[in-house]
Amino acid sequence: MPARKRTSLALSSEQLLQLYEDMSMLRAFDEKVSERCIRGEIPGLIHLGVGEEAVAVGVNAALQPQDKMVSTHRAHSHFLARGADPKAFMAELYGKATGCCGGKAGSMHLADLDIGFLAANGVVGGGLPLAVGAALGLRILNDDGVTLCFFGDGANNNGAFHESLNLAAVLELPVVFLCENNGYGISQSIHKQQRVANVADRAPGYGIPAEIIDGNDVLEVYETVRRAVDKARAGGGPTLIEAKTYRTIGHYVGDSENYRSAEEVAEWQAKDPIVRFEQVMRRKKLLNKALKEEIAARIAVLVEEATDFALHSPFPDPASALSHVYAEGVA
Ligand SMILES: Cc1ncc(C[n+]2csc(CCOP(=O)(O)OP(=O)(O)O)c2C)c(N)n1
Ligand SMILES: [Mg+2]
Repeated sequence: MPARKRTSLALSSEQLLQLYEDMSMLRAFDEKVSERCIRGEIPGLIHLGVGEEAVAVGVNAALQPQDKMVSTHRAHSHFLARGADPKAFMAELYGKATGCCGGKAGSMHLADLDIGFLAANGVVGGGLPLAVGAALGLRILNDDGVTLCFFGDGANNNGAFHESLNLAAVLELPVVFLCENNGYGISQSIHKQQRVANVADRAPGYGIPAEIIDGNDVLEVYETVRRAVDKARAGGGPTLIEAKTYRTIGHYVGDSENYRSAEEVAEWQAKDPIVRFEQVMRRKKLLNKALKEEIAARIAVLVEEATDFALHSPFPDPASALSHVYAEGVA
């Protein structure tokens, strides 16, 4: 990758430290979720973001409060980075009434309109048309917000991807498409799913500029997304960014992971985004052992309090099962 100038996009020392703390918090939160899921406390299929934290945190640092985020089934890191309340989020995962969606959304259908997090989505590719619709809505409302749409590599062979890119380009909508390319759709390597090497290779076919970046480098993510978001806000239309990354945990909690080698996982663990950024911060003299321990202790308390809150919250009243849902079952 060519070296990039950082001048106008430079972050302060406090902001850099916040990126480190945020990534560390996302990791600790998901590790706790994994533990409680294995224990049987958290129900459902749970997809964690371990190894991909630099994408979520770098992206959010590039957004303004009025911007919107649309996510995937692997949404935890995106949701937390955007500013979700850890207690209400953990309670949602536990299916409790105090959850951010009353315990009805669970891990894959998270939403919190107060922080501009419109929707996570259990349907692969399902978020792309929603993001385009949201961007069109912002345009109609004369709002200067931009919609950031996460999607996985597995979604770029879904028809909704192609229709969404085309419409966004034709209408020059304020949307940034952010592909988290972790190399796999469940157990299937991306190379067995398509003939083009990169997801970004699709974008020129729709007249959309694209960039490929190191998704394990939080500053590269931030700077690239910031440029794309600023451009969209100024009326410059959509951009597609492909962040190459890797999930160092299974596709879901309980995955046998028999489709990839221990060597491949180890190779990516050596490129861990948090460890890499810690080294950057130490070189800049912004982080040392004592501060690292202080941050870790603060995060441990926050995650523990969120888990206790969730565990001791009540389940929703069964009589409320059909309220606040779009589709009602037929008896
Ligand atoms: C339309 C649709 N087809 C299939 C599935 C089953 N499914 C769940 S996750 C997944 C793989 C998604 O891969 P990717 O988009 O790369 O995201 P990742 O899990 O790697 O983050 C599939 C095929 C689904 N949820 N929705
Ligand atoms: Mg994938």
